[in-house]
Amino acid sequence: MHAPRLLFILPVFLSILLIPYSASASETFLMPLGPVAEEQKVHFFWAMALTMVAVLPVFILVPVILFKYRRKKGHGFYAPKWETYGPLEVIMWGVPFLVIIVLSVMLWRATARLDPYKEIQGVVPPVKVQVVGLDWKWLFIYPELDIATVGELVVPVHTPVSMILTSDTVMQSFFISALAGQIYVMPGMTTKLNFIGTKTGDTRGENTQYTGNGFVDQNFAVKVVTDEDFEAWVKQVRTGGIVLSPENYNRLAQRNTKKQAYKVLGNSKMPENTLYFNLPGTDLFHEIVMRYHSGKPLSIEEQPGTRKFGRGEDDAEGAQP
Ligand SMILES: [Cu+2]
Repeated sequence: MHAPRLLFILPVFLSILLIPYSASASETFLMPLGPVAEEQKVHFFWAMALTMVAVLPVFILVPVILFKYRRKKGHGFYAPKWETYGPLEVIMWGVPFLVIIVLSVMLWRATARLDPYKEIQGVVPPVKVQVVGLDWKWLFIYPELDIATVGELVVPVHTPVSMILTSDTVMQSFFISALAGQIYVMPGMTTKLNFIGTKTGDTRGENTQYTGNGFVDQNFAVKVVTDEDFEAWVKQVRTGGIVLSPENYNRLAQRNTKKQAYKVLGNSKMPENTLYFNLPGTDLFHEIVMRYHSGKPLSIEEQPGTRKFGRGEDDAEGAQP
């Protein structure tokens, strides 16, 4: 009865131990670039350690009991009169009970502490970034700097980052594991995410919710850089960037990966598969959110993320969205 369960638990346990080594450098909260992910890491190890209080005795005792009471050559004396043995009952129920209470309190406090909506108090005011989920890339708008990017999120070190996020297609899940927790985005509504990078370095962000063909390519480079490097980068985006006009936005919002979008919108002043934009001065983010608030259902041609988006009535390619 116990042997098959052990055979199942052991590989799971071993693979959990191997997680830190399977992901490459700083693409995980186990190698954090900021305090939010750092706390998630500490919490993760505490949760694992506390769970082990209940799990380890099973790992140790099951093989011991199996060996000692084995049918042939076993030398233990089997005395099945434990059903009313008080001290054992107290340990068996009491220890897991305490573990659960401690874990609950820890989780409750960590959840409140790491509230993604809570602005991080820094020495300098936060950098504002508006994030738009598209099929299949993320658009980052820096409204105060009048620039936008695809495929690259650059933030200055020791500066809080205050994000507001939405989607201009289906529901997606935004995640930069080395910096902050995962958060969902949906069309017509916004969510918020706050974090701060306290170490310079490179990591990666992604969409963790499956959204179709190009989903695997929906990731982006994240760079936490010094203030000087950030200034230089902003200049580079301004110089290399094209205007994010409504036409260009509609090209970007098509069902394509950042690689395909780069072929249409990219130029030699932008890094490979990365797009730089200058904002035309309109409140693009607000317009994207309000697209879904007209009170009328949108036609397929008006919905980014559909095959017919922006193509008009002449597109004869089936009725499937
Ligand atoms: Cu929602």
